[in-house]
Amino acid sequence: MKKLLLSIFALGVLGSSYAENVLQNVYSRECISLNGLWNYQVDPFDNGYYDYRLQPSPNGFFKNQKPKDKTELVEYNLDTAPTMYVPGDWNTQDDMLFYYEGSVWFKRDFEFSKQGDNKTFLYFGAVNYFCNVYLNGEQIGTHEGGFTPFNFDVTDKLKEGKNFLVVRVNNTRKPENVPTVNSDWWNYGGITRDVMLVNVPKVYIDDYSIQLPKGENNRIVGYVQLNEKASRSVVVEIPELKIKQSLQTNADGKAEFSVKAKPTLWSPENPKLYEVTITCGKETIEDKIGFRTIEVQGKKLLVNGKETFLRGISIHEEAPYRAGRVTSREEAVVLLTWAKELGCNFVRLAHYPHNEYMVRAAEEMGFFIWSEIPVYWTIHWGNPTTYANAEKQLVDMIARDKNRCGIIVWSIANETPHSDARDSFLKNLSQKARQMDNTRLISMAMEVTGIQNGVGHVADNMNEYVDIVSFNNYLGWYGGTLDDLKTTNWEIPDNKPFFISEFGGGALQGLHGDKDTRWSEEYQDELYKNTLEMYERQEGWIGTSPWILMDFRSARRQLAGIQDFYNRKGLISNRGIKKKAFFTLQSFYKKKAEEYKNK
Ligand code: GCB
Repeated sequence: MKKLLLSIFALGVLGSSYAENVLQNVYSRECISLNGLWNYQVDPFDNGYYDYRLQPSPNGFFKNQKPKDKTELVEYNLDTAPTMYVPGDWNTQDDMLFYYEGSVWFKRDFEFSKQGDNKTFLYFGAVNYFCNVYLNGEQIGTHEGGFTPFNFDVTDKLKEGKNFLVVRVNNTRKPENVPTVNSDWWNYGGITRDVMLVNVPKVYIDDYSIQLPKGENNRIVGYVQLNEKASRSVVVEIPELKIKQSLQTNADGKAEFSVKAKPTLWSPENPKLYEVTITCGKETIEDKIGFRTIEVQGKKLLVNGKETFLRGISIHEEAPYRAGRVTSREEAVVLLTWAKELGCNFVRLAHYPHNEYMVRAAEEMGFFIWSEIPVYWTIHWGNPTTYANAEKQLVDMIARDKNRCGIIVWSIANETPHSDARDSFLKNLSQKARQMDNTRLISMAMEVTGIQNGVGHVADNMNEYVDIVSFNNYLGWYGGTLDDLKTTNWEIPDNKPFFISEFGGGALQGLHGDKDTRWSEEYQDELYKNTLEMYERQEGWIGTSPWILMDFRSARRQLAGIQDFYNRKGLISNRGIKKKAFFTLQSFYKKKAEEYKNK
């Protein structure tokens, strides 16, 4: 009996496996959505997970146990627990959970019927922050990190007919996490992105990359990787370019190719994407892929060989017209349509990898994209586990989106205070990013290191490892005056272009005053005017992504009557109303677009 208990314990609790490689382009596969209403049980003391000695309990809520008879007491029932939508955050679906940080159990039943010798994966777009996943009462894996996808091979765990899936989600902030305990956005908890079962053949296309090689525009290169280490025939086709590559995978299951081509290059003015198909046996994957070159030459940024100015805006993944996480492509498109109206050709997707459909929609709509991992403020730089976590998030971000030509910058961090440990952490991340992808630019949002005698400095050791020197600067808001903006100049280290990843100030939409009245639309507007003029005076300025498109929820922003838990630096209010500065930036971008038209 003891032995039996032990083995149940090992399987159910300790048998946690880590997620497998995430399937490339999951949405083009045969998916069964598990989105919809899920039962949920709030568990503030985690007693559905731990026993009274604080040991993981072999009889946790994942069993969704029912009393055997009248003598047995079971003090939970996931079948009769209330329901909420998945994907979704719990904070905006249950008033009691608005500020909640801790564990919530989710459950859903589904029917399954196996087809032939297919394999089936259970896929999650993202869960914030940590989760244990259980299928039919058995733990199949855990995942850490709130903004990247993961999947588990559940082929042998699924039952014919009825199955039940339980997920314990915990969003407790911890110092060693990425992000850490302190951030300026809402800690939305829950299963925040799509959940699905994905059917693939026994031998399937695990991953692929198709793009122009660095610095070239007349050759397309790529690879296809199968899950199996075996030699198989694979065909890559781009019909519009009359490309048909018949390949044979090597002993590692990988086939590489290089083919001459002269594609119409993707650009914000003409975001051309080509239909691509990859076939192996019975499986065909379809994608839409664009081709463009991106490089830095001295202090200039060249896209497709043409000097370019990045007319950007920063965006959080927060839903328009309602609070909460963006949960649909439609909501992402609302945000991007506002960015279009503003005259943008660039979006900084802050401060974590956004949903895959946000990235795809941005690319289709003609935006360059800056994609970032949540290495934010004061990470535990000296902690190897924290580094491994950050690197995993970086790897998963690049792995998911490497075929998106819209992405031109991988950002490894935001506003990180200086120290030797921080420098070596970030150096390692930048080298990892470069090793995985030598075609895109590497950057990070740095901090100003000082302003002396009217000259601002960004003396950051990381300048050496980035392609563009990017920094956030809140002169006129967190320090200095609006007049200081008229006289300050910037010393940019190295012969590199510089990018302003953030600037801005708070304004409550509808609050009017003169330009010296903080929180008024006029103050924010004046700050925008003076800031834009300041950077116009500097050499090597290649663009900006002001902070931020829309007001967003933040626990740090408490000023009653003004902030009320919103960061008010949006150019658009949380109710979708544009503030004065929106139009100032819009006319600046119109001018910039004209200026760069014939460069
Ligand atoms: C920053 C951060 C951003 C904050 C912003 C602010 O520098 O990068 O996450 O929300 O400042 O509003 O202070």
